[in-house]
Formats: sequence, C-alpha cells, structure tokens
Amino acid sequence: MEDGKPVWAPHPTDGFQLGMIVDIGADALTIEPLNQRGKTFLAPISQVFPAEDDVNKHVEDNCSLMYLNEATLLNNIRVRYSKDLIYTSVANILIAVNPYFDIPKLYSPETIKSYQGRSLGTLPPHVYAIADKAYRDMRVLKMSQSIIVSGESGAGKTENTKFVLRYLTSTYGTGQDIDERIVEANPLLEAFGNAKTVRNNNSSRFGKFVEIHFNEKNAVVGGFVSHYLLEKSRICMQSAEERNYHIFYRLCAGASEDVRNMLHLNSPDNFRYLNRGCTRYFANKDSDKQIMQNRKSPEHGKVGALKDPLLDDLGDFNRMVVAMKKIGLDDTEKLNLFRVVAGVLHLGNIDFEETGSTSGGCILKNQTSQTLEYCAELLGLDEDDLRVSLTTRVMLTTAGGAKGTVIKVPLKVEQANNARDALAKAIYSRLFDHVVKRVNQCFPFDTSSNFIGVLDIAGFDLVEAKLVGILDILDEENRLPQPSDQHFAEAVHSKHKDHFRLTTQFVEKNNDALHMSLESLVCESKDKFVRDLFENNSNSKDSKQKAGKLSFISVGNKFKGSSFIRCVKPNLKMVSHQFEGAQILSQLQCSGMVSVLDLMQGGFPSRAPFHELYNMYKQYMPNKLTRLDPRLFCKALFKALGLNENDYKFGLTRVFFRPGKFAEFDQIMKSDPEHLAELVKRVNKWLV
Ligand code: AD9
Ligand code: MG
Repeated sequence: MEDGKPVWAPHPTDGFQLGMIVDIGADALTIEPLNQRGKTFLAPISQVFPAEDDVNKHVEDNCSLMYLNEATLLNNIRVRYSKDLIYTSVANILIAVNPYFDIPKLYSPETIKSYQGRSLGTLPPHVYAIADKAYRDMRVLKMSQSIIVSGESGAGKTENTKFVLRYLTSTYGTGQDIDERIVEANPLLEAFGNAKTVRNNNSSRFGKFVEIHFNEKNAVVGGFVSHYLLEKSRICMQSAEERNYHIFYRLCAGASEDVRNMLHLNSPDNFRYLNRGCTRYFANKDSDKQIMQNRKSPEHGKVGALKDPLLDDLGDFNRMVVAMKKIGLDDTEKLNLFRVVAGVLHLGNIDFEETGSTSGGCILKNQTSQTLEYCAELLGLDEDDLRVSLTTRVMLTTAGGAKGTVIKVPLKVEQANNARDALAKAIYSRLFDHVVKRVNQCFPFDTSSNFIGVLDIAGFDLVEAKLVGILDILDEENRLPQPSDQHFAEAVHSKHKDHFRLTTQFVEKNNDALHMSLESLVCESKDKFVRDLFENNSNSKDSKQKAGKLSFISVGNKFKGSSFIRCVKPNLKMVSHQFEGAQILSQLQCSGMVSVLDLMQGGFPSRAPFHELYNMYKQYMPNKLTRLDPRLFCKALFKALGLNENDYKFGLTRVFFRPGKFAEFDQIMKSDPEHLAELVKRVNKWLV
C-alpha cells in the first residue's frame, strides 16, 4: 500500500469502503473514509487492502486485476452486478450472483449457441462456459467430469444446475426425447422435493447429483439422478412462514373435480400437515411486493385461504402435469402419486384422545373416524388394522418366563401422534424415492462412455475438500461389484454425518422410527403401488440393472477435473438490484473463495493476455517494438525492463504474475517521463 493511494477498509454493511491511511499503529491503521473527510476510524492491518486505481473498472476474470484480495474481488463483483453482469471468473471458478429477475437474452438459444466449443475465457464468464469446458474436457481426456454448484439457500444453485443441463442436452443431444426428459424431470422432482422457506420460495429440500451420460461419439444417451437427505420433518411440521412440499398445495389447487372427489380433497386449510406452517402474506415485505407485482395469474388467491399469494399453485400444477406427460407418466401412474399424497394428508388429520381408563392408552377422536376411512381407502389399508396399529405397539415379552409372547402395548396420545407422523414421513419419503426412480426410468441408457455430473447440494459451507470427498465416495461406490444408490447415500451420510448435522436442518427427531406393526401394515397394503413403495429396496431388479451400468461406466474411470460454480445471494430480501456487501463478503469467505485467493498468493494469481498488455503499453514504446506480435512484444519488454524471471511466467496466450508483480510492472511503465526515456533506450538496445 502506497502513500496517498486509497485503500479498502472494513465497512459494517457494505463490506468495504474506500479510505486513506492517515496513521499507522502497531497492529491497526487509522483510516479516513473518502466520503467522510475529517472522520477517522481504526482498522486492523489484516483487514485493509490496496485498491485498484480505478474502482469503477470491472474485469471478467478477477485474476486480471492488479491487486487480488477479498476487497477488490467484492468490488469487482459489485460493479459487474450493477451492470447485470452476474457471472465473474476467479481463474477457473465461476461466481454467479442471483439477479432475482430474468436478464434478457442471458440464457437464450443464441447465447447457448455462442458458447459451443469456445475455450474458457474467450467469451464473457457464463454457466454455459463452465458446461462447455466440462464437455470438452470429457471428450479430450475421455474421463467423466463433475460440476459442483454450491452456495447458500436461495443463491441460485438449482437454477444454474438447470442451465447446465439445458445447455448440455440442447448442444450435445441427439434431438431425441431423452434431451427434453432430462430437463423436464426437474419440475417433477421440485414438486415433490422443494418447498417454500423463509430463504427461498422454491427451496430444494434434498441434495441431488445429476449425471448426463454420453456415448462413444460424445452425444447424450441418458441420465441418472442420485438424491439424498430429503428433509422429512417438513412433511409433518413447518416453521412459521414456511410451507410443506409444493405437491400438497398444488394438488389441492389444481386437481380436477373428479380427482378431488376421489381423493376427498378440499382446501389446504383443512389439513393439519399444511395449516400450521402459517404462510401469511406480509404485504409490507419487499420481496412479497415485488413478486406480487410480477404475478399476473387471475387465479391467484382463489383456491383456499392457505393459498400463498407468492406462489401460483394452480399454474404450477398444470406445468407439473405437462412435465409428467413429457417424461412418460401415464394417467394411472399420475393418479398413484396423487393418491398417496392425499393419503398422507388425511393421515395427518387423524387425532387421538386419552381413553381415561387406568390402563392409559388412547383412542381416535370421534370426529376423525371419517378421516381414518379416507386414509385407509387411499392407502389400501384395513381401517381397523390402521386404527389398532396407530394406537398400540406390538412387543415381544419374556415376562413370566413365557419367552417370546406377543403383547399389544397401548400408546399414549403423544406416542400415537409420533407413530402417525412417523408413518406419514415413511410413506412420503418412499414416495419421493419412487419419483426419483421413475424419473431415472425415463432416461435409460444401454451404453455410456462417460458422464458429466452436476452436484446441486442443499445447505452451505461444504467446502471443496468435503465435496470432492463425496465425489470420491461416488467413485468408490462405482467400483463395488454391486453399487447402489442407497449404499452411496449411506456412505456419504456416515462420512459427513457431523457436517450435515451442523450445517443443515436435516436433523430428524429420534421419534421417527416406524414401529413394526405400522411397517408391516403398509408392507401388506392391498394397494400394489403402496406395497411396492415399501418392498422395493436397493435389491430390486431395477437397481441391479442400474448397478451393472454403474460398474461398467466406472471401470478405470476416475473423476477427472471438477468445475466449481459458487452461487451468491445478493440480499436477504430476495429482490433484484440490491447488493448487500457485508453479507456477500461473508458468503465469499465461507465458500472458501477468499482462501482460494490466499492460495493463489503462493502461485501466479494475476494474469493478463498478451494482446491486452500490448494495447495497454504500446503507446509508451518505440515503433520498432510495436511491430512485434503481442507475445514477442511482451517478451522483449520484460527482458528490457530486467524483470526478475521468477516473478512471471509466459503461458500460451497470457502472462502470469506473482502476487503484486503485475502492479509493480504497471508502475514502472507509467512512471515519470525521464524514467520512461531511459527505459525506451534500454529496450532499443536490447532489440539491436
Ligand atoms: V436452496 O439451497 O435449494 O434453498 P438454491 O437452489 O441455491 O436454493 P434457487 O436456484 O432455487 O436457489 O434460486 C432461488 C430463486 O432465485 C429462483 O427461484 C429464481 O427466482 C431466482 N434465481 C436464481 N438464479 C437466477 C437466475 N440466474 N436468473 C433469474 C434467478 N433468477
Ligand atoms: Mg435448490
């Protein structure tokens, strides 16, 4: 940091502010903010950073800045965001700021086309550039690739994942159904696995790894989705202002009269699993106002009071039905899904009260007998069996020496409530497994040479090492004689258990366990679909077939190269054009972005293409030198300046500098005329 030059110093809400150093203490600097002359404050030395000469300048790759630090990174992202340039590179990591509005043409078919086959860095940073790089690496290296999308809730992981899938299928697909299905699977998965939370109106409550498979000619041949950790507690209980999974409300809002009658559905208000999350509309919340302004649906607000004005359940239902059709679900399959969803809703309405007898225990409340009937009917269960299984528990006893006697222990109201909720969670999560399995059946493939996997992971601060760890587990799994998704999920859970515990809300209550009588009840359902949900485990025919494929793919097929997309949430209000510097900075720090910058300090972090250096400095140089091509021009210039060869390296298209050396070089070039004349003489001499 030089005398008289502005620096970036900490600011409580913006992250950093420009200021001048007015005094230097042992471990703190006295700073005078540029916009508050006369006022000063103290800042730790470690939190004050040199600023670029022109703080309004922005660069596509943060590494082409002269000073690489968290303050210049934040400023670069800020300036770009203000111009709707949401993507920024830091070397080969892509930072994506959620714009919270549709930027015209950013994802148009023309844009997709323009990125095809173009090397990273030749076009503005974009999620398409990352997708294309993964594809080209896969083709050249003949190895599967992975793209890891991370960021906090609402940062844009799922949206960017979808852009990657759309890019790869539309650019490298064969124009067959499969291309469309890979894209259309998402609305279905999101209907069952996404929900409105306070952080994101469409929050994924499960993690997924989507593989797009390619044949030996590198064309799309199929896909596969692995999912893990569906948040189960949400099925029975939601926090204030949050909702259950979308499907519940969509079904109530969108099902035809016939279906509604068949499933005994009415307004979401009437279901315990939906009406306690409280989706009140806060007219004074900025995000709500903005979304309300954009919403044109005439239906909004019509179906039931629990209708969330921010979400278009009816429109979303119709879109989901179209997606179901496109991926090949027929009416029977569709109804099967709806029936179980409705069954879970009715199950939730079953209520218990104490019997009042000395034996303790509970019975169903009188007014819920109809509910019990609906629930039993929809899930193919015997009404009495369901009643008994919810209110008692079968136990083996050794009492009185009679080994192995089966007794029925009555449950208290609270225990029966837990049993009911455990059953609802078990049924719904099995249903979700089924949806994923069904989605996988819709893009089958016989042969696959390599794949590109995209990891869209819920929750935040899984730093690189952890993510790569997960990919390693996947790779190991693929090497097993009989790999399975379930085993993979278990392996991930066991290795990262503590981490998941700490960082996500996936913590399940201990009372989740489904007691034996309930489990055997649903396993013996008269309804084949329900029975299969519980019978089909990882040993089923399907997953065995898939297992065969997985092991085939994986032979000698270690993941090579991972690309990273770091999504950033610009503000907590979920609105466009608002950049909350301090909280963005903390996302950059938590995501490891700042450590990446630190790591780079050990190498050659700053870089500039030859032609850029040529254009920047040719005005200072004699004609003789400017006739050289940009690469030679730079070589000659560096030699003439006598730069230390350890401070820079020449690549194919650009020069790489050690930390601070680019700025130093720039200063020499722009130094006083006398010095420059001397320099030109030296260059001339060297050229002779
Ligand atoms: V969570 O961890 O699943 O809760 P995500 O997945 O990180 O979260 P998501 O992709 O769902 O966030 O993005 C949240 C919302 O931001 C979307 O519903 C869009 O309304 C909005 N969004 C995100 N990315 C873009 C974009 N590139 N362009 C426009 C966007 N809007
Ligand atoms: Mg998501």
